[in-house]
Amino acid sequence: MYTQSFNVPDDAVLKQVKPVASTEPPELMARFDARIDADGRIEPQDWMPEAYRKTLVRQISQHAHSEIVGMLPEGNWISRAPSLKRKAILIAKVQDEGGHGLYLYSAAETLGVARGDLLDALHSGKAKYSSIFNYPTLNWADVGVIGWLVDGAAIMNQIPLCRCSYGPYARAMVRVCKEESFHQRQGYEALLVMMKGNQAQKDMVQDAVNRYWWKCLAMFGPPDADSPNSVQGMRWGIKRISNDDLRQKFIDATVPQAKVLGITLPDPDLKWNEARQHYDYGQIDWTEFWNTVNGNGPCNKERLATRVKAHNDGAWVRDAALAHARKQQQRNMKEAA
Ligand code: FAQ
Repeated sequence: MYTQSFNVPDDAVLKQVKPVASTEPPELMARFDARIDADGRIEPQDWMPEAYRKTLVRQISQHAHSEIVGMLPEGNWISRAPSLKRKAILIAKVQDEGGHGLYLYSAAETLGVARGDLLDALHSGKAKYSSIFNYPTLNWADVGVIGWLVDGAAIMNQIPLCRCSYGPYARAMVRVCKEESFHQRQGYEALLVMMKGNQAQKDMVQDAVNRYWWKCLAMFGPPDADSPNSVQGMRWGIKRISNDDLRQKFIDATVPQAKVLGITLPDPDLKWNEARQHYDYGQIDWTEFWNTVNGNGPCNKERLATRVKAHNDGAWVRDAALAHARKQQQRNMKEAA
């Protein structure tokens, strides 16, 4: 459902943006630009400009942090899921998000950074992660809405990343998107069931949608005109579709789903525009978005504290795994000698 409209002609984005001035060796830079223009992939062993490497470390690590912090709002509901079936699905989903974090940290490590340093930056509050995970999950319908809307927005943003110019990131995204697709569907299905229930259940779904809708639209990042990283990211084939265009695609895909579900999206300005062939929508509260991104959302402190505690509590597991790996290596060396 989310993949069909992603066929951007190869040249549409890359050739529109002029190469950015650089102090890198011109010959290497020209070869790199030519590979990007030909829609080729850059692999870890290839030469790359330092700014490209830094941009990827920034984006991939923020993405990894989002996945593991994103486990927390839904993880809170595992012990309170309304049935064994819902519990099993939720455990699998939250576990998948942890797996996505691991692929992404591994992809970032191929760029010469240490996972420990990336985690230190998250735990100290220096690194960003997706704004959406700083809001509370107040009732069971929130879990369904996270699947439907948060994973739905995540897929919309991540399908184009399967064609990102950096090979390890693009390849990680293929599996991530397949799993996110299951996440989106399980959320939507859970909401469909609730919408066939009693009035209290229907009200819970509407309440959850009211609280999450605008925050999901903000997930795509600031408007293109206020997005400092977009031009360069698109020139390098990291981003294929702009923040605003992805947001629009998400709205256009979601409105019909909301109709099937029988809920109202909380935006009086949401109207089909025949001339644009898209839905018009109202103003996103960017002050609130930046406030949350900068650490002052409703749950930022709680999320970081939980993450730091989980990391510290797990230190013995990492120590044991390292000790085991050292012993195994010594045994292998002895046997080889
Ligand atoms: N939250 O110039 P741009 C998921 C920052 S995964 C926080 O437009 P860019 C799965 C941005 O980093 C969700 N910060 O930046 C799941 C930049 O800051 P910097 C995560 C945000 O990179 C589901 C500044 O604003 N997905 O949900 C946000 O070109 C359910 C200026 O912005 C990804 O990370 C935000 N929403 O575009 C898990 C996908 N938006 O670094 C559990 C990969 C922007 O300059 C449960 N990332 N910022 O200080 C991307 O596609 C891009 O990085 C964007 C931002 C589109 C997020």
